[in-house]
Amino acid sequence: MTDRISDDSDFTPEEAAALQPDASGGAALKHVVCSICDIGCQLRAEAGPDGRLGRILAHEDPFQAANICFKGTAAPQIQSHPDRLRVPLKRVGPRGADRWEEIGHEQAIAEIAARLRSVVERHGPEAWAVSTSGWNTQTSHGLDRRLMNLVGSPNWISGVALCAGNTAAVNRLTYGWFPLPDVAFTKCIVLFGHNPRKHSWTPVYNGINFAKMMGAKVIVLDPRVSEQAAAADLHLRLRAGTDAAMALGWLKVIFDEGLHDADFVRDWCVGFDELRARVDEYPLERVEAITGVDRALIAEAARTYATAESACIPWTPITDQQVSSTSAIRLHSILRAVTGNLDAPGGDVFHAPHPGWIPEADLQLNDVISPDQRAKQLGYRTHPAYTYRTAEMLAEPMQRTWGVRWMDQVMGCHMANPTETFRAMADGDPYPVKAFFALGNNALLSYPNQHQVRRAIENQDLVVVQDVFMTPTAMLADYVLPGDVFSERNHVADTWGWGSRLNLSQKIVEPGGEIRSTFAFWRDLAHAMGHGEHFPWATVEDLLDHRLSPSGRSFEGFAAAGVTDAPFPEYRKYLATGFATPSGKVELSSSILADLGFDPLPYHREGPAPDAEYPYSVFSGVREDPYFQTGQRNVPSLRRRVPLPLVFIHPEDAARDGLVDGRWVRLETRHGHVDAKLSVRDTMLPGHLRVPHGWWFPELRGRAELAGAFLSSDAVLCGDSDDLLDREQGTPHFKGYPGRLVAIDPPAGLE
Ligand SMILES: Nc1nc2c(c(=O)[nH]1)N[C@H]1C(S)=C(S)[C@@H](COP(=O)(O)OP(=O)(O)OC[C@H]3O[C@@H](n4cnc5c(=O)[nH]c(N)nc54)[C@H](O)[C@@H]3O)O[C@H]1N2
Ligand SMILES: Nc1nc2c(c(=O)[nH]1)N[C@H]1C(S)=C(S)[C@@H](COP(=O)(O)OP(=O)(O)OC[C@H]3O[C@@H](n4cnc5c(=O)[nH]c(N)nc54)[C@H](O)[C@@H]3O)O[C@H]1N2
Ligand code: SF4
Ligand SMILES: [Mo]
Repeated sequence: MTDRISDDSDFTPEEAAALQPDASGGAALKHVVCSICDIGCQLRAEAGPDGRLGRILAHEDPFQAANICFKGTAAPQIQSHPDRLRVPLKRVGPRGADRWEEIGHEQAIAEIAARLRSVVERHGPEAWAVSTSGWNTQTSHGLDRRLMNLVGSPNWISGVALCAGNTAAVNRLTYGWFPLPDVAFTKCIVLFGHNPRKHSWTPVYNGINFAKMMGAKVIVLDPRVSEQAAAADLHLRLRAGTDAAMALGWLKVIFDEGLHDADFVRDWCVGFDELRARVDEYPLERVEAITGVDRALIAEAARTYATAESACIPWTPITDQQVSSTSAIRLHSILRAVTGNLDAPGGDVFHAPHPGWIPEADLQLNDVISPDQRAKQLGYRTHPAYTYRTAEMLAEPMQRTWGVRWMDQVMGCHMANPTETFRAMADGDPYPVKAFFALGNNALLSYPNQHQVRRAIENQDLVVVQDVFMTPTAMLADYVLPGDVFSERNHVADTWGWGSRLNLSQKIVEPGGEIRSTFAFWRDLAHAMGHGEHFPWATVEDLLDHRLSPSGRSFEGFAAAGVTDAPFPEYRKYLATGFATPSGKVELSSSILADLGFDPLPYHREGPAPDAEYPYSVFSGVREDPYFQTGQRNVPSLRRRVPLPLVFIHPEDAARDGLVDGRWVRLETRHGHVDAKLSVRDTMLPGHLRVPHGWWFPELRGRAELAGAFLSSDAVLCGDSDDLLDREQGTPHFKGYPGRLVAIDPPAGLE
């Protein structure tokens, strides 16, 4: 059984042939880091005619040559796309009417600075919010936070709040850092719903295949028979949203059978007895009832993991997006620790900051913003787990252990809460937010409760968007600025403090015209706002020189020396330093959560249950191979592979509802509805529906409101009331909320 979204799901023979690392034309080829998705493959590229990007090729290193997907090879089509934004635009019609006047970059910056100053004067600096993801624009280098801190606003939000960013922050609660799996040396990989494929996070997929070749076992926990599940040694088909209960069940087996690393627990953990008492509340009968997985299989999986010579649990977005998110992430951390796999070969390894590189955290100037302003951060009081409040509690242990006080791994360690931010923007609660900037982030579609996000953006005095294309979010802006793409800038990619590797990315072509990097945007805005002295870098290369200065190298020197600088990880660093927690130990019972007034021990919390009216359990995700999130629907070679959004359903459910494959359906929840085509698959778990993420329809621009942003986007389905938010982080529940299906006629324009 396989579960491909598209039959057209691999390179065509021509595309595959064109990828081969070849000897010809080598002189013109440079090294780039692809930023079409956030995994950052190292590729090669060369210029084509007329300032266009020419060929994209795989890396010449045989260990990296397979790290390329068909989104990466579409980079030239994106770089020279006819719809690409090339000139700054200023709104002339009503907000959202998509009518614009072309202006120059300097005028745009001057007007934005003046209007931002006016918002800050009237409402305070905290009335300015910024949403960005960072990996596609590559060049923020923490300069966004730097300027915000100088101005005094703590309200920076990001899509990473639903991805590895919040996981990083929650990992730190337990052991003060966010590890990476040591896949190359592991003997067991546990994938909690994570499903890397040949065209989805390709290097992770290749890494898993390498580990398997070296004898690693793979355990997959997924309601569907995903690609990884189909090839796994064990597959546990749990109900969506029950990952925390499952992990508690594993711990029950591990503790009852004495499979934990008693020496590590004794020497390096605190709170074992309390944890054990909590785990005893989850006997396997209960876990079986919650997850729907046979207890014998749960026990077998737990034993396989705990007794493997080494084992890792790679990060997964599944546990970032559910009401038990904090507990589920903490349970992964706890499993790693109690089985002795933490910072151990083949386990989950702490990568120290690269000693020759200034981390983003140190560019952000988090000590410049006053503690009072930090405390105004939205979410600081209500859902503090990834806000400044927790970062303040960890600042001293971070300094002590890692030498970086405000370490910001994956950009997620001191963010504002997005839901609270949009609430403040829409309703002025608890205070007004009146200026909103989105850079390289299609914010309208990228958070829960899209209706609220729209009201929020519409209620602003100033909206600035920087993007490559006119997205639905950009259509709601006052100013739309054209951003550059990875082939148009020099960069050193640093895995955002998650790994310690530095990778070279070289400029292949000039962006041309009025296109600017995010570096240039923040530099110019800072100068216009009177903070120029803190932005002394004239070019991004100057800033790269600064960031590389601890190594004594310049960007030019780095580029001349090679393409990668990756120190070999040292294992078990805690033996010398302890852990970056208040106790210096692994906190199985979290002192920080206790101090914040939350349950210090992990627990399972049930999401809203399906009922007679809304009988299905809906989960969003299952990324589509040809697209990264909300992007690329305007790239023909990609769009033909998955032309329309799909809802998956099990054949028994479809038959009961009288629905057939290919039929247009409306998926409704209590918060909204999306239209999509039905895809009937026996790989689905009965009772579940999959809703795709990120759909809008660039071809409907001018024909449907906001280019169809409300037609098929999962963000309209999930609300953000308290029953749908994780308590500690306020992260939304995308994994199992009640929904139903009705048949509909094809929506206009999409027949
Ligand atoms: N509702 C809902 N929300 C989600 C998710 C979900 O499943 N459902 N998933 C979450 C996850 S896992 C993640 S990682 C985040 C992702 O969030 P983001 O990474 O922010 O993804 P997008 O919102 O698609 O925004 C990417 C935008 O950047 C633009 N862009 C691409 N390259 C460049 C560039 O080089 N320069 C500039 N200036 N712009 C560029 C694209 O055109 C696109 O509009 O979203 C999260 N949000
Ligand atoms: N082509 C492509 N590749 C991508 C991306 C993209 O947009 N396009 N996005 C990248 C990003 S930012 C991310 S975050 C990753 C995400 O990619 P993945 O980590 O693979 O996550 P998803 O595809 O959302 O879902 C993975 C699996 O989780 C299962 N699942 C659903 N609900 C649950 C649940 O409650 N529990 C468990 N255990 N499993 C569940 C689904 O059935 C699915 O098979 O992909 C990355 N790779
Ligand atoms: S997986 Fe594809 S889109 Fe992502 S970085 Fe690699 S080549 Fe680019
Ligand atoms: Mo993600």
